[in-house]
Amino acid sequence: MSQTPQAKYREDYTPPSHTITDIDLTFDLYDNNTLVTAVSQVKQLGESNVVELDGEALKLRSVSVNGEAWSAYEVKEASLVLSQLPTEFELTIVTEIDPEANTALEGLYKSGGAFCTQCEAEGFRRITYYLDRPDVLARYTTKVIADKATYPYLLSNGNRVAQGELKGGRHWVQWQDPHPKPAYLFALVAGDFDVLRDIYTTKSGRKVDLEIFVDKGNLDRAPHAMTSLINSMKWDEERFDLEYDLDIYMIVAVDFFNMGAMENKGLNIFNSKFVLANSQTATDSDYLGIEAVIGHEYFHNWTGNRVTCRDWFQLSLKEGLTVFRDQEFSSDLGSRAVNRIQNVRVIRGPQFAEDASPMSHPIRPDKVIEMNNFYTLTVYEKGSEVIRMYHTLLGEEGFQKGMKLYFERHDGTAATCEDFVSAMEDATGVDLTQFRLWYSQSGTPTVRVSSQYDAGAQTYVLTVEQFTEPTQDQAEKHALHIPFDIELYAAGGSVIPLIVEGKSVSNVLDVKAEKQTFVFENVSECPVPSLLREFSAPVKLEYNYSDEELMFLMTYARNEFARWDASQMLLAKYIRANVQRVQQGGDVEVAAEVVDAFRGVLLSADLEPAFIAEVLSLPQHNEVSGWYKLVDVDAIAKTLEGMRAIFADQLQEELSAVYHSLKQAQYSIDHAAIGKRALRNICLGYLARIAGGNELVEKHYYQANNMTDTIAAMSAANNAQLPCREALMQDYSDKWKHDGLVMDKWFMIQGCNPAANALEVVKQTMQHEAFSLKNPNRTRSLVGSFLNLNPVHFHDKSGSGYRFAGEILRELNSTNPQVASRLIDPLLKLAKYDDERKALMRAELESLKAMDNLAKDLFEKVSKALES
Ligand code: B3K
Ligand code: ZN
Repeated sequence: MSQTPQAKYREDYTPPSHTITDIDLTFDLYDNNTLVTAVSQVKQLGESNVVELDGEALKLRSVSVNGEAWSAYEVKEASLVLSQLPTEFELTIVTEIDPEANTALEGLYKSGGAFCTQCEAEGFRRITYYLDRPDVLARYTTKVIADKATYPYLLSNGNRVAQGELKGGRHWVQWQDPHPKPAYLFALVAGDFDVLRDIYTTKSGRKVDLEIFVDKGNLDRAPHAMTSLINSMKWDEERFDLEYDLDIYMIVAVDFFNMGAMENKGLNIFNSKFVLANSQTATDSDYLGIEAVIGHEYFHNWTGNRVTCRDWFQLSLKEGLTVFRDQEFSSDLGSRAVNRIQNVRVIRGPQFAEDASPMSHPIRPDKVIEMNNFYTLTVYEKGSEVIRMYHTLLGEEGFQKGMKLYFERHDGTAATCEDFVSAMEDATGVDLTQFRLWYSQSGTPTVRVSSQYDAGAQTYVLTVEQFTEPTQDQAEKHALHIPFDIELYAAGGSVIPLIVEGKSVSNVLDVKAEKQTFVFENVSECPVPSLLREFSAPVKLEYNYSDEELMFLMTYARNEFARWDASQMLLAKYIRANVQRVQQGGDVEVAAEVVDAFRGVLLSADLEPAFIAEVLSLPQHNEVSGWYKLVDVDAIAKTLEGMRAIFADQLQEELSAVYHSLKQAQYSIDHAAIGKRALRNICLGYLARIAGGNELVEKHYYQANNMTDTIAAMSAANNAQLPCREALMQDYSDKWKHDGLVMDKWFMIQGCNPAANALEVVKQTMQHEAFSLKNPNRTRSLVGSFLNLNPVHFHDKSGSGYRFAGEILRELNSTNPQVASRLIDPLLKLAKYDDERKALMRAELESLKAMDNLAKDLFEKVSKALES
């Protein structure tokens, strides 16, 4: 490395020396030499007449102050320092940039034939020199000039205010955004698209033009995104009383995008994966993903844009809150239980793993080298769990009061997490002093519970202990305020009221100390406790349940989540026991009555199919790995396979009956139909493993009238390594090889191939005509799935998987460091593997560290991993 990248610390925050109230931008767009003219109205805030503007990869053409050429400046590696400035002035800066050469996809770049931008977190500084920090809010006017034939649509934030023609076939459009915003919300798009249009009338009666821009020929894949947008706008009015605030809302779908989507004011830019869908190209989970991401970006208009973040350490202020809002949106529109289950799986799997990794950090990080590395599961998903805990503690009414006060106080400004807690506290009068620790403490707390029943005294005592193991970033941990939701059941399934000191108490216990006891009175029989209901806090629960108690809860617990959770705890007991058995050379076993309990769920006519599908889904290898300090990759894989085989064998008649009963003559994408397909396809996955599986899967594939069923057949064939696998994969590739987005599902299956030669196949697949390492979606689908979802081959003890990862990472380091940095995560967890594997992983990390052009994204992660 030329220079060791420097970390920034949350505690070092200082207000900006200057602010910019207005900026007028002109873009003269050309592939390799776009000229950007930025005219800013700048005001000095503090004592200094020197301003340091951020800027990277820019060619500076000219600087003037109040219309006069300015010479008191210095160009540094990542900034422009202007001095001897007046206290208020107009600053004009002209820079030249090369969008076509921008493979990092940050700043202004080309995606396919279109120009587009990505400025969060610090991409605007690749467009012009600027105060690129979220607490500088300016009004933007943007003029875009480009060739008219190639780029008929010229878009930016706000409202279109003027347009015109120029000689040489060029034209221009000028946009004005009345809402002051930080630079990260700036956006520009120029291209040729098909447009889907609609109009939304807000509840106060204002009309908003809705426009979705997609690649030519893709219009038939845009309606679901439009429906999702309209549903989002309506939901935010109904549940949060929040209305949209511009006359136009645009969404542009692009093929080259580092993440899911971006909430730029009035002009969202989306990864096409989260816009395009029809029955032939998208699975049900694609449809649900689109609904969630369209909602998420729309909800940012208030939680993110109207109230933004003071500094990037506060990222969870907008992201945790907006994830919470999008989860609630999906739950209100679909199945609350199934949504909760799926969200909890993410926390217990990859988020807990992140907590235990060298990248562990609190939801409000304290130290950052590359901000893009902190768009994490912790900031987003755990951040959302923290918001959900407020909701659990304060109730919907209290929570909404807090939100109202938060907007009253902070609308139009850049706020902090502390501002949010204060609003919640002041609106409800609830003391959240200890609760604040969730923002600053990293790691996963464990809540260990024991119980004691005293028949004579008719009391039931729960002893609750909490502790958080040290994490790499933070040795010392303290007791948190944990909302702990419980219920007690009598033998017949009736609920025992919770009475403490003669008074009935809430189901949500306030666990605050390291050790606490709760004595429940008037308990006439030894109850079965349902603990951490709804996953009321992001913690690991330890309680010594018997199989019988868990089977009891699977049947009698009053809410679906608790029933599912009991089924998972039961599975977990057997997985742990079987891993041990496998390690000692034994066979996988599951007690007959446990299989019967699952049979009972499978046959329950009163449960929704989507829920049954979740109960029948074993935890992923990754989640199970998280239960161990030292991971035995092969024993876990063998155990999970063995248990699947037992369920398939023992439940085959029922699985087959349910499979056949759920066939739908007509395709539709309502929630009931999605649920039926989910359960039918889970059954297929099991049935693939028994006699006749190959024929069944083949038939399923060829009879499919929608992508969900097609992919279910291919996955079943892949996972069970059926003889039909090759033919199905070939058929799909022949049909879709021209469409990268649709091929991503195929690439992913190749990445998850359990076959012994999986890595070889992955390498060959990189030669496929639809594959390109330049496209983040392709890379994540094939390489990402091999690294993350194919643990047996990625962790092959020869080290071949690690070396492959190293090669790819070295290449992406120079072309797209953000994508590289996402991909590297499984390699960081070396501490969890045996010495041989650890040494091989370390060698790859060392070789990355030795690169002389190592990007700071990878530098930050590699250094942390090597310290572990
Ligand atoms: N705010 C963006 C994420 C930006 C990521 C920058 N590396 C999308 C979202 O969370 O809605
Ligand atoms: Zn977001």
